[in-house]
Amino acid sequence: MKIGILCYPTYGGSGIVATELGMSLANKGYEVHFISNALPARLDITNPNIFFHRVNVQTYPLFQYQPYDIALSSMIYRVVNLYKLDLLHAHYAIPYAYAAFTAKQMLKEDDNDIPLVTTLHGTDITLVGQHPSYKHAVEFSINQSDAITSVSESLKRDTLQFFKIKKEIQVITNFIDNSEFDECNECQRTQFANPDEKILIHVSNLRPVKRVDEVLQIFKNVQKKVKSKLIIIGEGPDMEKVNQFLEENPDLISKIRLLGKVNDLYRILQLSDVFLLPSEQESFGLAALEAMAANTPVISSNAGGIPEVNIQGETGFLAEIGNVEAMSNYTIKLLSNEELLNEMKKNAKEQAIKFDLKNILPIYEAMYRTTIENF
Ligand code: GMT
Repeated sequence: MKIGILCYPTYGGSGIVATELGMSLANKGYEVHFISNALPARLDITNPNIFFHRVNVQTYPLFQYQPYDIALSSMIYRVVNLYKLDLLHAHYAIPYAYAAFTAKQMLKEDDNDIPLVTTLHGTDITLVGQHPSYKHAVEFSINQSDAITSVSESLKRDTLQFFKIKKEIQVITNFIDNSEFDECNECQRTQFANPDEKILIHVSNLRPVKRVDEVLQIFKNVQKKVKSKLIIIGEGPDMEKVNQFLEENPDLISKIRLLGKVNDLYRILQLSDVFLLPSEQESFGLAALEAMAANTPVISSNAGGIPEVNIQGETGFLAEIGNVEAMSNYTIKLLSNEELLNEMKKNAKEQAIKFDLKNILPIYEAMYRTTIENF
């Protein structure tokens, strides 16, 4: 099967899922073509079954905004024709499913139409997609897809609530390749904390929806009761809030490490004791699953699909969105009880194994086959 994957190339969750899925398919012998504006962050382009097609947006002084969606649909059309693809898989309604629909219209003119699968990841439904500027185009492109998948039950419910969807939505959860999280001998806790200190960690793109100010507040409360350090990984608009917090709390500067974007994330996750995810919205919470794969329990909000991943009292604890006090108390409780911490570390890993790539990949493959057969 020859599959075209359309995705954001960034470190964000949807790009990671699309890339990991494509690479796993390529490892199984499928020919996988990535179409995006840049090489996806984790893509192994040396794999002979992987192809990357960069969308070139021509700048022209007349354009106030560069027409990415037009260049994208032209590139999709060209790649389908050149490489004789069997199926397109768009990760995100805007712009990917929308541009794929346009490409399909062009392909129809050549009697060369192709099935389109759209995977909904969250922001396109719960945040951006609801804006009147995008809502109708999002709804239209979802309905024009030949198959629709969503990464959690919660996101499926939200999609059906916010949009008039005429087709079945199949939930195919996000996944993790646990083999990439093998025991790490090079992980050095001492680089980040003293032996008697616990390590809290937060990983995100520091957008307002991630509520990094609450991460900082939780840590401020926790370190008063438990000797600890906080690691923040990622970059984004709310880094300014972090800097402001440090200015207001200079005594905490030596206890908070800001690492920016990190490549071998799992090594740092493996030496952490607890992952903080107080998000306002999260369709799934891939970052929490990555933490669990590295034996790290999660203290989170109960937003969106997080409760489908983080199980209360088993793999961590959940509190209402914004309840910093509860999340602080849960973290203190967890970090002060070595037996509970070890139990939850074990449970977290077991939970990650349930979401293993080995279990989810066949579901994607079967869905592709059915979509092509029914086309
Ligand atoms: O929120 C992010 O960090 C990025 C965002 C994206 O659009 O790439 O992630 C969304 O998709 C991920 C993969 O399916 C999910 O794990 C995230 O929960 C989801 N983010 C939100 O719903 C806010």
